[in-house]
Amino acid sequence: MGYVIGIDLGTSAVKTLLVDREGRVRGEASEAYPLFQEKPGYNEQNPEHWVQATLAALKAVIREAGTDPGEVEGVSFSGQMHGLVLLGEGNRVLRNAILWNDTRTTEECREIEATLGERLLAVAKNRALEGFTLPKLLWVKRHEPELFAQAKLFLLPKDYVRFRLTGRIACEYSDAAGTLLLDVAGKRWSGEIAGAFGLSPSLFAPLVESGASVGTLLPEVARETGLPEKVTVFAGGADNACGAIGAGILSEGETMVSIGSSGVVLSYVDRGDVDYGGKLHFFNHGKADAFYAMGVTLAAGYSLQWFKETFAPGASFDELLRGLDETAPGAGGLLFTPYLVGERTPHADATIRASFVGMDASHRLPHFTRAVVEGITFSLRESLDILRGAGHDIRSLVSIGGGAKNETWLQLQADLFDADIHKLESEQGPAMGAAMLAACGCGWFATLNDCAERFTRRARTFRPRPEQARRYAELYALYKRLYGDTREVNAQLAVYRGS
Ligand code: XUL
Repeated sequence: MGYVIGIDLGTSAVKTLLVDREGRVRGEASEAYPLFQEKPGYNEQNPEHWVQATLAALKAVIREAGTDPGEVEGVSFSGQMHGLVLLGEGNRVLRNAILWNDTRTTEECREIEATLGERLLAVAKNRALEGFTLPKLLWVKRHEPELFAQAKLFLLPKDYVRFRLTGRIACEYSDAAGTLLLDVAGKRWSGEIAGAFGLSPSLFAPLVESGASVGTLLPEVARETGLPEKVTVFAGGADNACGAIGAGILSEGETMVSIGSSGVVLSYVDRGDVDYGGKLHFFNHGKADAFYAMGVTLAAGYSLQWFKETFAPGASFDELLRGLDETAPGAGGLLFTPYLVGERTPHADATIRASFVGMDASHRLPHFTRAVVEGITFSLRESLDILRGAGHDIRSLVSIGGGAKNETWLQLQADLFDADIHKLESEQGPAMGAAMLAACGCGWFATLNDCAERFTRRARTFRPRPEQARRYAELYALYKRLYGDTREVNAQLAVYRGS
């Protein structure tokens, strides 16, 4: 028969997906790992936890699929972006990885802007944001100089896990683009940026395409997982690139909304010489020589997870989201801004924090749940508006991630975005994109577009309802005022955080 496995190294868990040649999911497994938040704004993980969880999730997916592991032909990866994994002598991990949602690096961002000026946007195509990798490298250099002196190499999260599975070191363009160290259009590490911060060229891993074969499994990994040693391992891509591949966002005019821990609105772009003036992220796609522009809400699904853990720990997500059916747009006059860990788009601000505004004695859990869901979606609407303002004619989006699992939320997205929302038949998020990279690498398809035609099927379209869309347009105007209205207070409250 022949199978491939997609591995998505997420922020809360790693997910493995075993897929056949028709794109049918034959097995799925996931293994969670902890997030360390030692101080406000800090978000770290232990790379060894990723490796052990990945091995466990590989074993589990093979068990669950009940297929002969000898028939698995290829494996590939998707991963949380930007995280800094610093390796020393003998490729030993020097410290916990500092993640994409860690916001300790504001000072380093200002230093990058001051040093590079307009060259930053010209070369790296993105502005300096706390979550990106270069500010993290500079933070370690400044705050942990002895440790930095031992650094021989840095890797991104999934590239480290791939290294541990294959023994081969590589980085690919879609994740390299999120470091601020890549010449995005030229597809090479920027000697100019690295040199400006005294970073030695030896710190950088060789660059390959997402679909490139990186090697095969190490004998001990093959033994432990039951997979054959000859399985080809393909480089894979950043989770947003892989989400886009899995959703079939592979041609100009296609847009997706993805609600995982973070939330993104992402449009395909086929040229590297465009200029969004730093208002959006602009990265290399997992499809060779393609790109995408996107806006990011840092705490999307994470806002709902935080809300559930804090205020309704006994409820499941399904139970909580039933609140959407019991309430009307506007949650009875309650608004929420999802700035729990600061924000990226449209407000690049590490200090801003979340608010509930308009609490009334009549509000109950379902109102708050609805306000959180609407707040996440309003925030994504702001990214959508920037894309539209930059000339993307977006009348429909493919919705993926946790936000695509609930039909009421899908309808809410259609009403609030005033656009058609497509739900996929089998929504598997970025792990499916990783599996598709492996499927193409194995030669099952000539192109990712061909693979998407077979693997990505749209199940249903939610269309905006005029009455609800009108109501959301009014509420959105109010929502947009809240950032400016709460910024100053939050800046002053920052000194109390963590006490
Ligand atoms: C994108 C970003 C997040 C992470 C989440 O720039 O930081 O979407 O990739 O995994």
